[in-house]
Amino acid sequence: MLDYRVLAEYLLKAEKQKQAVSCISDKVEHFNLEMGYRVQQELVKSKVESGNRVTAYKMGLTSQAKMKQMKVDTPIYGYIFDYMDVPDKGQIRMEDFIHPKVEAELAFILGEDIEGTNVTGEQVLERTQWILPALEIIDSRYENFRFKLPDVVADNTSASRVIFGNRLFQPQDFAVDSIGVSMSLNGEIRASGVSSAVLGNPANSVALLAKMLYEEKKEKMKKGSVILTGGITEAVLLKKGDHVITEYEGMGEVSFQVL
Ligand code: OOG
Ligand code: MG
Repeated sequence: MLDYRVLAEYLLKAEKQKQAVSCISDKVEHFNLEMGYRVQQELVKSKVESGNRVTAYKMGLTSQAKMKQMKVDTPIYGYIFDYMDVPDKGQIRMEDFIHPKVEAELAFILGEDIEGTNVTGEQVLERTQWILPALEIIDSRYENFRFKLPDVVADNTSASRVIFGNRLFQPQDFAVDSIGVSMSLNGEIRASGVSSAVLGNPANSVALLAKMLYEEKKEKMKKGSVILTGGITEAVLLKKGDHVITEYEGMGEVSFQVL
């Protein structure tokens, strides 16, 4: 029998010590996706027990750009915690991370509960109160940012920090599948894309999350839930001194600095 708690502690220690570790799949034979989610569940439980609070869901690997970059091909989910929050125009310190990368995403805030396996993107849009731009900072706890799908699921999908934009927008005012984003570091454009890159429409990412949560744990997403829908473009590696500004068409900018 695998001790999922021990595997979760292995990753928690890597995060705390900012020291990358080798993949679980290199050590545990036949480590599969279901086992990855079992480790993730223990990791989330442990963080909650030590006083952290879940503030959002996150979807990962929902765009071709991300799947290609990470060489894995199935969307996955994880959890964002209160301590991960960085204010817009805020700062992070390089020494708090292993090898951080940044990616541009759209976040949804639900105006009604969503539950079940047959939810469509259209229904998601009807039940969404707000959409907002967000930057996710991912920091894999694995060496060289390399892993198999069950590994990255166990590692809470590399979640590390989030910078939400300060303004909320109504989904009805946007063509949610055609919002252009452009991310620049120190004045140079390093990644750009359109929101349709996320499963045709980021609303489909929320629908897929509803399906996965329901199938795996009969969990419902409650009104007020926040969901990061996944990187639109590939993620860009950060270094000390970087000033990141991302422009979202019709939504303004989200930015931060690396000290
Ligand atoms: C996994 C996390 C992916 C996204 O938005 O696609 C993710 C990784 O790339 O390390 O957050
Ligand atoms: Mg992401």
